[in-house]
Parts: sequence; C-alpha cells; structure tokens
Amino acid sequence: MPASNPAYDPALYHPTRAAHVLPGPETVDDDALAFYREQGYLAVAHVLSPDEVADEIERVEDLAAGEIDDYDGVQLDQHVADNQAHAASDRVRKLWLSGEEGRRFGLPVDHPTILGIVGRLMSGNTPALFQTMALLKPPRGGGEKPWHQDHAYFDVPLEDRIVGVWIALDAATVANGCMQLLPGQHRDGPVVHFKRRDWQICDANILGQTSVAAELPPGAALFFDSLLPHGTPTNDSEQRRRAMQFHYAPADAASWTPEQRMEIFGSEGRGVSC
Ligand SMILES: O=C(O)CCC(=O)C(=O)O
Repeated sequence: MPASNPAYDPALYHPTRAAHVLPGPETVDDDALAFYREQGYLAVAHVLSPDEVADEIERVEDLAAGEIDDYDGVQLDQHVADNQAHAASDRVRKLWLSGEEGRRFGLPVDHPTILGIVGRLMSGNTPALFQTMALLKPPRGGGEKPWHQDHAYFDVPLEDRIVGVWIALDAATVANGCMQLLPGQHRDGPVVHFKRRDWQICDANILGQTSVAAELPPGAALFFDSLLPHGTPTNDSEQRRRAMQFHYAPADAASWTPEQRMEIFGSEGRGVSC
C-alpha cells in the first residue's frame, strides 16, 4: 500500500483568481518589470515553443525512467506507487540536478529567452544558474509542496535575490496542482519556517489569505522572487503535471553559512533542500 499524502486543511489552497499571463516574451516591457517588483512574479506564455516542450518532455521521461548514464537524482513519489503508469514520470516527484547536470543533460537552462527575462528582472545583473530540477506531480495523488519561500533553502544573503523560473510542460491547473502565490508578500521580507510536512511556513500564517493560481499553458513560465510565498496542493486529478524549475542568482552574489540562514528563517532548517 502506498503511503497516503499527509493530511492538510484544503483551505490552504483556495485561490480566488488566476494570475495574469502575458501573451509572450516580446511583451515583457517596463510595466511588466514594475509588476514583478510590486507583485513578486511574472507569468509569460510561449517562453518555450511546442517543439521545445516536446523535446523537454522526452528528456524528463528519459531521466525519470533511469535511462541516462551517470544520473541518480530521481526522487520517487511515495504516494502514487500503484499508479498504472503511462509515463515513467507518473511515479516520480522530483528530478534533482545540479546546475551543471541541467546543462549536461540538455535542459534549456541557457535558453536566451529565459536568460534575457531573468537578466532584466535582476536589473541587468548577470544571472548565474545554481540549481536545476524537474517537478512532477503525477495524477491521482502526486504530493503537496507546502507554502514556503525558496530563499529559506538557500545560503545566500537576502540582498542577493534569486529568481526562480517554473516552466510548465503540461497545462498546469488548480486541479492538477499548479503553483499558488501570495502576490506582493515578498516585500514583507523573510518568514520563519518550521519542519512540519516539509520545511515550510506555518499553516496558520496562510489560512485566511487570498492566493492567486498560476495556471499556465505548456511552454509558459512563471518567474518569481525568492521571498515570494508559494505552495502547491496534491494532484488529485487524472492529469499529470510536469514542470521544470531553474534558479538563478546574481553572478556576484555572496554566500551565507547555514547558521546565518537559520538565524533568519528558523533554527530547524539545517540540511534542507528544495
Ligand atoms: O512544483 C511544485 O510542485 C512545487 C515547486 C516548488 O515550490 C519548489 O520546489 O520550491
């Protein structure tokens, strides 16, 4: 019997509206950059073409199936072990890759459209890739990622804000566990995290708040600030939700020790990874 997903209050994921998605990278103008500074995110369609999406799905499926030599970063999803898998990824929650592995296995971490937008969001600073992953939410039970700020996982000073890029390979919807966000709250600064269902913000801080659902078509990307609170519920639908996520730091970013990070984000955060 697969383990069931840890119970959580469904009211944690109750979006009242969908995020506005810009029609394409060419529409990322000064207003869009101002929106990102104000809201902490930017959703943009057609960052990858349909052919690029098809290629990336193939790559992700090969990695998930263990068909790539020299790669052992597959993290199974404990909750879907009895899925009648049509795709290798239907049993997998995450593919962990270092930045360099992302490059070596051909994920689009150096895609000019992505780097161009990230560079502008960093006000011209050069983006340096430091983490690559694929985040898979298999149908019928793919696991929750509780609310958190990505910066709580990174040993990087708060001034050196990291940009996350979450790219939909399948349509991401509320039903299959798209990203949910608390717009503008990156400006409120770091929030203390606790080890509960994961390294996360306390549920009580989230309940009663109004979230926005980043519903994205395949090939669209969500760019988001490393202090923006976000989370994803379980996928209880019949539709798989495959995505890639890259993180970029400013090239001149400094480093923190884990102790410096834990002083800000909470003392239970040793050895966490996201
Ligand atoms: O894609 C997901 O389900 C969660 C992504 C996320 O928030 C993370 O890995 O930090």
